Amino acid sequence: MPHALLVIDVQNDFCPGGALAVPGGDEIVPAINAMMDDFDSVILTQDWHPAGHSSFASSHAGKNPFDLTEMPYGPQVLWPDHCVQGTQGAEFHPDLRTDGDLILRKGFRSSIDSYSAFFENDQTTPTGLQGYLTARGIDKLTLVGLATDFCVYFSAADAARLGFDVTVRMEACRAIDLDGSLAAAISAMRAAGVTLA
Ligand code: VGL
Ligand code: ZN
Repeated sequence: MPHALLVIDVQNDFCPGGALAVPGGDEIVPAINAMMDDFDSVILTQDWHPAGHSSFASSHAGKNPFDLTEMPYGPQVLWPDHCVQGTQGAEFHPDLRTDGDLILRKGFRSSIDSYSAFFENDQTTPTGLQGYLTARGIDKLTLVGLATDFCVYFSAADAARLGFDVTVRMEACRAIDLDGSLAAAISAMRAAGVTLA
């Protein structure tokens, strides 16, 4: 049974000094690099927004970063501008190994955000990752990266729902923790059948 490592959004903007810095985001890089050799396949995701993306507070008059808004597809947290395509902030952390099999970009459509590596935030538009994995016979996934309570959580929950055997290695993740979002993500992942290691 091929087992893939899914490395979520280990990008400069999510590391200290970045536009949407996750506390300790850079600390997980050595552990992730060391894990890569233990998997049959390594897949990296990259948050990849056009300038003026609808998830940016700066695109909404009168809104501030971390405010909540209502999108046609449901509630959406508004973020500081981050991971803009082609900028240094969107690049992977410089020490992260990028010799994986696939780099999957997400969040590239202006009108919709994509936390999950499987579905955009309308929870129906596929990224194609499910097809890539199943076509390669991969049925087991381990997730690491940023942020535990947003992109890692949504990716893990979707993967479990799709029938993959899913483990999140918590020591190789870091969280944003907005208003209890980490605790909520942990219980939702457990409820979805994700193994938290
Ligand atoms: C993420 C907020 C906005 C993440 C991406 O990678 O967890 N969080 N865009
Ligand atoms: Zn984003």
